[in-house]
Amino acid sequence: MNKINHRLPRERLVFSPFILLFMYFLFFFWLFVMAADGKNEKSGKRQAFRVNVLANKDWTDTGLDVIEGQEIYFTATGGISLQKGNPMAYCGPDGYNLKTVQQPIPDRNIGALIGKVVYLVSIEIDEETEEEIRNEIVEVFYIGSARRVEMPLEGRLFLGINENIVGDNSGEYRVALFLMEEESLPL
Ligand SMILES: [Ca+2]
Repeated sequence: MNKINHRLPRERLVFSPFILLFMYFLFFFWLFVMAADGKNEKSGKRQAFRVNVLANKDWTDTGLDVIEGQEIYFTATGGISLQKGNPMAYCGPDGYNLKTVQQPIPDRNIGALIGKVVYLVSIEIDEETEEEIRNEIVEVFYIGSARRVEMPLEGRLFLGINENIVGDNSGEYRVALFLMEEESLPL
Protein backbone atom coordinates (compact mmCIF):
# COMPACT_ATOMS: atom_id res chain seq x y z
CA MET A 1 0.00 0.00 0.00
CA ASN A 2 2.76 2.35 0.88
CA LYS A 3 4.41 1.93 -2.50
CA ILE A 4 1.18 2.65 -4.47
CA ASN A 5 0.30 5.72 -2.43
CA HIS A 6 3.76 7.02 -2.87
CA ARG A 7 3.85 6.51 -6.64
CA LEU A 8 0.61 8.24 -7.66
CA PRO A 9 1.30 11.80 -6.46
CA ARG A 10 4.85 11.54 -7.72
CA GLU A 11 3.62 10.67 -11.23
CA ARG A 12 1.31 13.68 -11.30
CA LEU A 13 4.17 15.96 -10.35
CA VAL A 14 6.40 14.57 -13.09
CA PHE A 15 3.66 14.54 -15.73
CA SER A 16 2.72 18.23 -15.50
CA PRO A 17 6.18 19.80 -15.94
CA PHE A 18 6.89 17.35 -18.75
CA ILE A 19 3.88 18.62 -20.73
CA LEU A 20 4.88 22.23 -20.07
CA LEU A 21 8.44 21.53 -21.13
CA PHE A 22 7.21 19.81 -24.27
CA MET A 23 5.00 22.79 -25.14
CA TYR A 24 7.91 25.17 -24.57
CA PHE A 25 10.02 23.01 -26.83
CA LEU A 26 7.32 23.04 -29.55
CA PHE A 27 7.01 26.80 -29.29
CA PHE A 28 10.74 27.43 -29.68
CA PHE A 29 10.97 24.86 -32.44
CA TRP A 30 8.17 26.70 -34.26
CA LEU A 31 9.99 30.04 -33.75
CA PHE A 32 13.20 28.50 -35.11
CA VAL A 33 11.42 27.12 -38.20
CA MET A 34 9.72 30.47 -38.86
CA ALA A 35 13.02 32.34 -38.52
CA ALA A 36 14.78 29.90 -40.85
CA ASP A 37 11.99 30.25 -43.43
CA GLY A 38 12.20 34.03 -43.38
CA LYS A 39 15.95 33.91 -43.81
CA ASN A 40 15.67 31.62 -46.84
CA GLU A 41 13.16 33.89 -48.53
CA LYS A 42 15.38 36.94 -48.14
CA SER A 43 18.76 35.53 -49.01
CA GLY A 44 19.12 31.75 -49.08
CA LYS A 45 21.33 30.58 -51.91
CA ARG A 46 20.12 33.25 -54.30
CA GLN A 47 22.18 36.30 -55.06
CA ALA A 48 20.56 39.55 -56.17
CA PHE A 49 22.13 42.32 -58.24
CA ARG A 50 20.83 45.60 -59.57
CA VAL A 51 21.79 47.06 -62.92
CA ASN A 52 20.61 50.30 -64.51
CA VAL A 53 20.15 49.97 -68.27
CA LEU A 54 20.45 53.30 -70.06
CA ALA A 55 18.13 53.51 -73.07
CA ASN A 56 20.66 55.47 -75.18
CA LYS A 57 23.39 52.86 -74.79
CA ASP A 58 23.72 49.85 -77.10
CA TRP A 59 24.49 47.31 -74.39
CA THR A 60 25.11 47.58 -70.65
CA ASP A 61 27.73 45.23 -69.20
CA THR A 62 26.29 43.61 -66.06
CA GLY A 63 29.78 42.54 -64.91
CA LEU A 64 28.46 38.99 -64.55
CA ASP A 65 29.99 35.94 -66.18
CA VAL A 66 27.38 33.23 -66.52
CA ILE A 67 27.48 29.55 -67.38
CA GLU A 68 25.33 27.66 -69.88
CA GLY A 69 22.07 26.45 -68.39
CA GLN A 70 22.24 28.78 -65.40
CA GLU A 71 18.88 30.31 -64.51
CA ILE A 72 18.54 34.02 -63.83
CA TYR A 73 15.29 35.69 -62.80
CA PHE A 74 14.98 39.28 -64.05
CA THR A 75 12.55 41.97 -62.94
CA ALA A 76 12.59 45.45 -64.47
CA THR A 77 10.94 48.79 -63.72
CA GLY A 78 11.36 52.30 -65.04
CA GLY A 79 10.53 53.88 -68.39
CA ILE A 80 12.28 55.12 -71.50
CA SER A 81 11.62 57.24 -74.56
CA LEU A 82 12.52 55.69 -77.92
CA GLN A 83 12.74 59.21 -79.35
CA LYS A 84 13.71 61.92 -76.91
CA GLY A 85 11.10 64.69 -76.80
CA ASN A 86 8.36 62.60 -78.41
CA PRO A 87 5.78 61.83 -75.69
CA MET A 88 4.23 59.11 -77.88
CA ALA A 89 7.48 57.11 -77.91
CA TYR A 90 7.42 56.30 -74.18
CA CYS A 91 7.44 52.69 -72.98
CA GLY A 92 8.25 50.41 -70.05
CA PRO A 93 10.36 47.20 -69.93
CA ASP A 94 7.72 45.28 -71.95
CA GLY A 95 8.31 47.69 -74.82
CA TYR A 96 6.15 49.67 -77.20
CA ASN A 97 3.40 47.86 -79.12
CA LEU A 98 5.30 47.91 -82.43
CA LYS A 99 7.67 45.50 -84.16
CA THR A 100 10.25 46.35 -86.82
CA VAL A 101 12.55 44.01 -88.76
CA GLN A 102 15.65 45.99 -87.74
CA GLN A 103 15.30 45.25 -84.00
CA PRO A 104 17.69 42.75 -82.37
CA ILE A 105 14.61 40.57 -81.63
CA PRO A 106 12.12 41.37 -84.45
CA ASP A 107 9.13 39.39 -83.09
CA ARG A 108 9.05 41.24 -79.74
CA ASN A 109 7.98 44.80 -78.91
CA ILE A 110 10.37 47.57 -79.82
CA GLY A 111 12.02 49.11 -76.74
CA ALA A 112 11.59 46.03 -74.53
CA LEU A 113 14.35 44.94 -72.17
CA ILE A 114 16.55 42.28 -73.77
CA GLY A 115 19.74 40.49 -72.86
CA LYS A 116 22.68 38.79 -74.52
CA VAL A 117 25.52 36.51 -73.54
CA VAL A 118 28.84 37.02 -75.29
CA TYR A 119 31.41 34.24 -75.39
CA LEU A 120 34.82 35.48 -76.47
CA VAL A 121 36.48 32.85 -78.70
CA SER A 122 39.65 34.78 -79.55
CA ILE A 123 41.09 38.24 -80.15
CA GLU A 124 43.10 38.89 -83.29
CA ILE A 125 44.96 42.00 -84.39
CA ASP A 126 44.48 43.09 -87.99
CA GLU A 127 48.03 43.37 -89.38
CA GLU A 128 47.20 46.27 -91.70
CA THR A 129 44.95 48.44 -89.54
CA GLU A 130 46.19 47.10 -86.17
CA GLU A 131 42.57 47.01 -85.08
CA GLU A 132 41.34 44.45 -82.59
CA ILE A 133 39.12 41.75 -84.09
CA ARG A 134 37.04 39.94 -81.47
CA ASN A 135 35.74 36.54 -82.50
CA GLU A 136 32.62 36.11 -80.41
CA ILE A 137 29.60 33.87 -80.15
CA VAL A 138 26.55 35.94 -79.21
CA GLU A 139 23.08 34.79 -78.10
CA VAL A 140 20.35 37.42 -77.70
CA PHE A 141 17.20 36.76 -75.67
CA TYR A 142 14.01 38.53 -74.59
CA ILE A 143 13.42 39.62 -70.98
CA GLY A 144 10.61 42.22 -70.68
CA SER A 145 9.41 43.29 -67.22
CA ALA A 146 9.74 39.90 -65.47
CA ARG A 147 11.16 36.63 -66.78
CA ARG A 148 13.22 33.66 -65.77
CA VAL A 149 15.82 32.91 -68.42
CA GLU A 150 18.10 29.92 -68.83
CA MET A 151 21.47 31.20 -70.01
CA PRO A 152 22.03 29.97 -73.60
CA LEU A 153 25.81 29.77 -73.30
CA GLU A 154 28.79 30.59 -71.13
CA GLY A 155 30.03 34.18 -71.24
CA ARG A 156 29.50 37.78 -70.18
CA LEU A 157 25.92 38.93 -69.63
CA PHE A 158 24.80 42.24 -71.16
CA LEU A 159 21.43 44.02 -71.02
CA GLY A 160 19.96 46.34 -73.62
CA ILE A 161 16.96 47.79 -75.43
CA ASN A 162 15.18 46.00 -78.28
CA GLU A 163 15.84 48.80 -80.76
CA ASN A 164 18.57 49.45 -83.31
CA ILE A 165 18.69 53.28 -83.11
CA VAL A 166 19.36 54.00 -79.44
CA GLY A 167 21.29 57.29 -79.74
CA ASP A 168 18.09 59.39 -79.66
CA ASN A 169 16.64 57.60 -76.59
CA SER A 170 16.35 58.78 -73.01
CA GLY A 171 15.54 57.23 -69.64
CA GLU A 172 16.55 53.91 -68.14
CA TYR A 173 15.31 50.57 -66.87
CA ARG A 174 16.17 49.49 -63.35
CA VAL A 175 16.78 45.77 -63.44
CA ALA A 176 17.08 43.29 -60.57
CA LEU A 177 18.83 39.99 -61.31
CA PHE A 178 18.34 36.98 -59.07
CA LEU A 179 20.89 34.25 -59.62
CA MET A 180 19.34 30.83 -59.05
CA GLU A 181 22.70 29.07 -58.71
CA GLU A 182 25.92 29.85 -56.91
CA GLU A 183 28.38 29.23 -59.75
CA SER A 184 28.30 32.77 -61.14
CA LEU A 185 30.10 35.46 -59.22
CA PRO A 186 30.26 39.21 -59.83
CA LEU A 187 33.59 40.48 -61.08
CA1 LIG B 1 15.36 55.39 -80.79
